[in-house]
Amino acid sequence: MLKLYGGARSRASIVQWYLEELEIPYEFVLLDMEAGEHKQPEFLAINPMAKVPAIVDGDFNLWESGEILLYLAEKYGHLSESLEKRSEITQWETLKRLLRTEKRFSVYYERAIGPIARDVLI
Ligand SMILES: N[C@@H](CCC(=O)N[C@@H](CS)C(=O)NCC(=O)O)C(=O)O
Repeated sequence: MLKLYGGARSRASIVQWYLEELEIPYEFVLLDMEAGEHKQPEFLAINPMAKVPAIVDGDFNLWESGEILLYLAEKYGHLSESLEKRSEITQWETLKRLLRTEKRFSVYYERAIGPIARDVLI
């Protein structure tokens, strides 16, 4: 069963939401981040960056919330066949990474990505 690693209040909730939407069985592994469980060797073997979310799907590990969403969308057949639509998603994901530190960007991102994500991801 797919394992999702997250903290009590972390970006893992984004991935958890999507797993629930897709009705994919998963196990949520709650790390005590205040105690530094995400910096222990067992988790560093999954994500050497010591960040959540991360997933373990069989013998495959993946981290970075955006990549995990795209992986799940593609694996479970919810990614558009259209190259143009998929490129729009990665365009916004790339821009989000570049501008993550700019708070004002999040408003534009939410407005823009919402409609696209509804069309392409579900
Ligand atoms: N770009 C990463 C960011 C991951 C991230 O910063 N996660 C935080 C929790 S929301 C974390 O693990 N922080 C632990 C730390 O920095 O020590 C993603 O979107 O997955």
